[in-house]
Amino acid sequence: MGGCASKESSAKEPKKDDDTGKDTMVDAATLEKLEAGYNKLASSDSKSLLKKYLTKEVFDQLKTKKTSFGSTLLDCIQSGVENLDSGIGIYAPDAEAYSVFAALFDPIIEDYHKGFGRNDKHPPKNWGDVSVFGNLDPAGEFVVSTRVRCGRSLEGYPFNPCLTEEQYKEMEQKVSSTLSGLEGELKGTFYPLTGMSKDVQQKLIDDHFLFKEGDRFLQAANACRFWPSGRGIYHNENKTFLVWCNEEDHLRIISMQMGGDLGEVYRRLVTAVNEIEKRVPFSHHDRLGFLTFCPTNLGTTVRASVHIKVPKLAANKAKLEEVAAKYNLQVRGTRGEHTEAEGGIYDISNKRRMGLTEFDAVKEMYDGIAELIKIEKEL
Ligand code: ADP
Ligand code: CIR
Repeated sequence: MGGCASKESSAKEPKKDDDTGKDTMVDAATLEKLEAGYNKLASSDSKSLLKKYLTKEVFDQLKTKKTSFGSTLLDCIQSGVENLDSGIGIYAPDAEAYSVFAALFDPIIEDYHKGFGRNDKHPPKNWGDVSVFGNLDPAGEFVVSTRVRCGRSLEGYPFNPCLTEEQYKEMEQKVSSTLSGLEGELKGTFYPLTGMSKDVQQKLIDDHFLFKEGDRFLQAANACRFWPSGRGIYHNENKTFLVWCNEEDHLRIISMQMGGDLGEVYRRLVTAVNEIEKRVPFSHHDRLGFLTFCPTNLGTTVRASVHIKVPKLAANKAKLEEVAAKYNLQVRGTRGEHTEAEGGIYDISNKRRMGLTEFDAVKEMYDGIAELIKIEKEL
């Protein structure tokens, strides 16, 4: 592996190449792996956005570049090279990678986030009028549960592939002590993954509260080093407010509950994020919005989803995907990304997160699901 994962890079002071030029070049072993990776991808029938946009020209332009954390193009693309069935196939090992490897990230961002071009600027954070959303399914016929999450990165720390074990532990400490100050409905407990029994962990995963373990896309991206060190989950008593620590992103802030009351779920999330933001600074980019490990999550970082049963529409999966796409929605399986639907339950959410406000990202899901329910009723 060519990049920062093998280095003791400090969180506060990224390694700078020195004046002698030492360490400014990508080493021969990394270059060799990059060439092999490019050839593997180019000769594959991978449908990933990585394959689509890593042209020979872009590859040659980027293959010798490095961020000041020491991250190379290999760190960005290795997940998609190893997992040819990736949808995207690329992660940013550190925030700088979005600039250094922009020739690859920008077209992928534009494709995923529906036209957010390289000269576009993500709008300022705006949660809008939180009283607007109501219950998507008051009779409880279709929507099993509703969830809205956003991601945040702690300012001063790089992403997973560049973190030391020490930093993981330090971040976990920061996150758990910050969250211990929350009150009212948000009051809860932090549970480190280290020392958690397998039964408790599996039950939390099965109930859709906790991230899964052993995600091969994240593993190949070097995002699971020192696991379970520094990883954990905070939740309130009712498990309607949860925070994941150091899985894909430094923080995933989540509000969820049974049924279709998006209004209640949204208001809880907005209150929580505002409270947390008062206490800890997060990485924000002038053009890209909030920074995350995966380019699909940049900008608002908001994924608003329902677990929904629409048996008539879903009788034809291709048709369901087609109708969902029409409303800018993404269909996932019951256990999240890269899983299948169980018992006819699909996870349907807003797809794009950039170039629109937090409010509009959630509204996209709200309006789209209302349409899907209408179509289901007419079938
Ligand atoms: P993320 O939402 O963080 O991008 P995943 O797609 O892996 O990541 O989903 C994480 C977990 O959240 C999974 O267990 C998934 O089943 C659960 N989940 C997502 N949406 C809902 C929902 N509306 N109701 C209940 N669980 C949900
Ligand atoms: C893929 O390319 O399919 C995986 N790397 C997941 C990409 C998008 N999802 C995500 O980050 N939540």
